[in-house]
Amino acid sequence: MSMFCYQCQEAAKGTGCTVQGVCGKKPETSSLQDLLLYTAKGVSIVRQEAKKLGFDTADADLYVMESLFITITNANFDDAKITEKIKLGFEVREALKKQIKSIIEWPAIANFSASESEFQVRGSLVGVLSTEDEDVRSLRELLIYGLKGMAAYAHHAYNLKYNDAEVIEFMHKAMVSTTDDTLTADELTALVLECGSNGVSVMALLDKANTESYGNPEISTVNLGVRKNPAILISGHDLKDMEELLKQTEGTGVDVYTHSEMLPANYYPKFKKYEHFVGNYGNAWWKQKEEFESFNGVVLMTTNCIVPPKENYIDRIYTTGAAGFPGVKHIEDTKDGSIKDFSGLVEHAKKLASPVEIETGEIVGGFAHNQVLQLADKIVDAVKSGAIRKFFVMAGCDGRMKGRDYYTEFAEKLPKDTVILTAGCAKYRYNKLPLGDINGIPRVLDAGQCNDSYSLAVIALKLKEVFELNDINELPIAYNIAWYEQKAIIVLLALLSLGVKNIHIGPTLPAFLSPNVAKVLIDNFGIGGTSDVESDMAMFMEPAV
Ligand code: SF4
Ligand code: SF3
Repeated sequence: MSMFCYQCQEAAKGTGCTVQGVCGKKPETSSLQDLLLYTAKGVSIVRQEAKKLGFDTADADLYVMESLFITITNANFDDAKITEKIKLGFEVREALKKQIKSIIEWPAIANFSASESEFQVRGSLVGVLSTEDEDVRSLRELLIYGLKGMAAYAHHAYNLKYNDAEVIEFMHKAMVSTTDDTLTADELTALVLECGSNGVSVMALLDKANTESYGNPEISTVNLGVRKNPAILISGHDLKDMEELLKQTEGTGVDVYTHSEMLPANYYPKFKKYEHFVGNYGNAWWKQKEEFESFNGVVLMTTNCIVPPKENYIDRIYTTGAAGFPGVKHIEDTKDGSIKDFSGLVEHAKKLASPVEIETGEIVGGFAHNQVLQLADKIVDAVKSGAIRKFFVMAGCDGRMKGRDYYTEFAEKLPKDTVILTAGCAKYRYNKLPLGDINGIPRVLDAGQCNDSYSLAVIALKLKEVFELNDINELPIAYNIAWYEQKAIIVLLALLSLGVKNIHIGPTLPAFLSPNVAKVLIDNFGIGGTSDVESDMAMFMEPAV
């Protein structure tokens, strides 16, 4: 076995990638990512001690956050960048130790060092399988994957200068806990649930950061067609990058379009005002090979999900932030609060052809909590009159697996008196279908990115209050969620921490859930998988509410 990774829905054979990632991750990259996480855990151990003694831990906080983010599926395939990050970890850790001064017997993980030539070997020894007990491994990894999603959201908020100290404290505590062999399965399970409540906090933080910076998303029609100007396509999740790109392209003759998870940028008042912000091009991340090719212009990846680029467009792609791919130009982060320089992209785009039109028309979105709550009366009336029988939360991720056609078929076959609440790139499976509306309320309400699943929770809690219910599970809401990478894990844990039960996840259950850990989730939270559309529809629609 040259690698082992089972963190995403596409894990080979439903158990784990052992030769090369289905995502394109090479064994060498996988070893380096394992070593990066190992290093970051050591940094967390030393950071906890430093914090106790009152030292400034800002470097370690950012380091661990970024290291977790970089190892998310489809974020960073660049061995040189990951190697650099491991070395930085040694520096951050040793700098803290120097401050601490007192003689402490650090565990091996907080003491290890290796030369760059040893990284591969070291990395292959410290991966997922280094935890032997299947259930402990499952719980540790569930926690780590939740932390990865949390770190990604915390990082977007951080870029807008919003921080939540409690979330950072939890991140380190949880990192350290995965190195502690004395913890029982029950204690680890409790940490997984605590991860969920911190997931709610971090999504609330990012929601605050995004809405205070760019206004509340509002109902918007998004153009799907193209214009004849040279253009830049921006993908990923980082709204600060979106803002900077729009500012730096204004008046240059270069248009801006969103791809995949950046689509919801079209719903923010501060972005909509730019005349050269044309709309959305294409679909979810996994269609990028064809869509980046036909786009013709420059592409900026601000985060996951990157598909290893084809030779014929690799020179037009740029990455920034946690994203990276060997041979792709990277726009460096700025450390002193100054802005990123996208001028190279603009000059590059000017030399390229305008996009080929692959579709026309419009889609409607922008149903985040503020907007939906403005429509609350209308929605409540529709529920009371029976015009809306049930809501279906179908948030989450899209992916290339054939079985994901299920979600298109499910959306098509849903009774006409149901409404889909969505967020994340899962929406591309049905957001262009003519599903109509109910008394003017569209049957697909898109709240935004995967992190905007927070909005769906706020809406659910508000409805619970309006209908004077004791339990969020008494609402006429069913949860049929699609997952792919680790952001979906923090969203799932967040929903569990809010008391939501009977969530179904598909198209397959995570490979990293051992039978015993899966049983805990099924017994306590009614978590389920998916089967076929007809059976699931019958199960979800009953009992009629
Ligand atoms: Fe396999 Fe997913 Fe890991 Fe990639 S991220 S190596 S596809 S399990
Ligand atoms: Fe999509 Fe990667 Fe998960 Fe943000 S962009 S939801 S898969």
